[in-house]
Amino acid sequence: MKKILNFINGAYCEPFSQDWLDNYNPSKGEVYSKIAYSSSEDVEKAYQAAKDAFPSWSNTTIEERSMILLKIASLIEENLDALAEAETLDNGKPLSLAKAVDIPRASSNFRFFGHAITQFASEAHESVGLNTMNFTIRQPIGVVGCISPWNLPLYLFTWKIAPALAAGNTVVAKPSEVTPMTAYLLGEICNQAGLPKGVLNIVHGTGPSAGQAIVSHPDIKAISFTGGTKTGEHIARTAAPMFKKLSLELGGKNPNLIFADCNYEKMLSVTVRSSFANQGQICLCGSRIFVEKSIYEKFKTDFVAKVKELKVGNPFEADTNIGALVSKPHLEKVKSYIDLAKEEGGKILFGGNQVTVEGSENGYYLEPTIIEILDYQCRVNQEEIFGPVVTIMPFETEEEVLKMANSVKYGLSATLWTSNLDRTMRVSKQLEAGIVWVNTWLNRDLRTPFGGIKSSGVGREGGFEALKFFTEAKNVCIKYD
Ligand code: TXE
Repeated sequence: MKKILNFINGAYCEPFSQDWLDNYNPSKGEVYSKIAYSSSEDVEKAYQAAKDAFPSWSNTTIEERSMILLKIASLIEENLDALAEAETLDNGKPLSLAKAVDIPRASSNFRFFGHAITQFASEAHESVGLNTMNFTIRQPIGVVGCISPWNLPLYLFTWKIAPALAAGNTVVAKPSEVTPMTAYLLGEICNQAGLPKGVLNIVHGTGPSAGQAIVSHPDIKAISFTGGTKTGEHIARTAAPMFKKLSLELGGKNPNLIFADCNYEKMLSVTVRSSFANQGQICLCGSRIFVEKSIYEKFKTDFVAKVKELKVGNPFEADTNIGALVSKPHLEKVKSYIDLAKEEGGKILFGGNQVTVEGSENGYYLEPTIIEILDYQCRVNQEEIFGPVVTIMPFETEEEVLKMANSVKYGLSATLWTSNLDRTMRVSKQLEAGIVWVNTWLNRDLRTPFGGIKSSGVGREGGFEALKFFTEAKNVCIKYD
């Protein structure tokens, strides 16, 4: 059976433990490969390689670094089909989505930061009249850690690695043990692109073992993490006493505010996507839908009709809209929330059942599910489900919907549908979220700051924010006569 090996110092290698985890194909519910179960010894080996590579990589010219990142971007593009198939097999997402979104975005991440580093500049402050000149230099931190989740595997893995490398750091990275395959394949691509050995090291294994070893390593000075809020808390607790730099992108329970004056048809089709894209397993999905009362009944009818058209099926088939959930434990977790919704008085307007797909009877398939709720404070409307499940309820006034939208502990993104400019400004300013999309969803310009407030995280990724995170600012102050 195929083995997913660590990639350390430019070479694939087995874990010290010689232990292996099962890697499942969620569309079939079968083990199809084995993952290196790495421990602190493997992380130490990866750290040493990264440490040795740092002096040279941090002194490599910006032009050379940029060229290598652009080469990686091109190679990802050239291997688009193979990478997309690997992603679908590992994650269960529709192949069409992996081809249109995941892999192209992984390539864009390298391309974007390959270009961005050539434009990254720092400030100078002249103390006029005092014969003093200050300038800021932004130096790479050293060896940094990047830990990523399973929902957008290569997309989020590269979103961290690309800026870390562009800024001149060397990296010890760990993808999710649930979806390690494309990160494994990236090692070979980096070698082909001429990335010097030791600059990027990829260690596989569980969070408590390999992940924890990265976070608690005393000389890995910064951690960029995307994953669950509970894990984020744990990481913060481990890293804070060592004063590590931390960027945490955590969960979300994002509101979708629909006003009667919106462009209805556009809103309807985008809302289907924002609810169920990637089986609802995107931290930015709009899982709480609030609809102005005057259009509520019409919306309910039209939304259910559109969602009924979505095909749940084998992710490799071209007409599949909703593939498999990522794992059996995750499927069970999502199903438990559907049961809870019923206990809480929610009405299932559509879906709610596991689906058996012919030829893939053991796969983890679930119908897209719409739950009408009575109380915005019920658990199903407050806790992150992270699956193809949305709640809906009506509202009457702006004040009311803002209160409901801001009632959760999360604050990642929000979507607002209206054609009233005054309302756009008023509501956007009051929404407690790091990103507000107005009349659109998941519309990303990679230069913009990305991240959440409240329990959705700390720090911002994207654009120069990411390059600032992966560097330390130093003020040089010169007094002259
Ligand atoms: O994520 P974990 P899980 C949410 C979603 C989901 C829940 C749990 O609600 O149901 O989180 O998902 C590594 N030290 N999101 O359990 O555990 C782990 O190996 C260091 C939202 O899969 O947070 C993996 O690489 N690392 C989210 C990564 O952390 C540790 C995307 C994420 O895993 C670690 C995914 C530790 N102690 C889930 N423990 C989003 N915001 O997009 C785990 N890891």
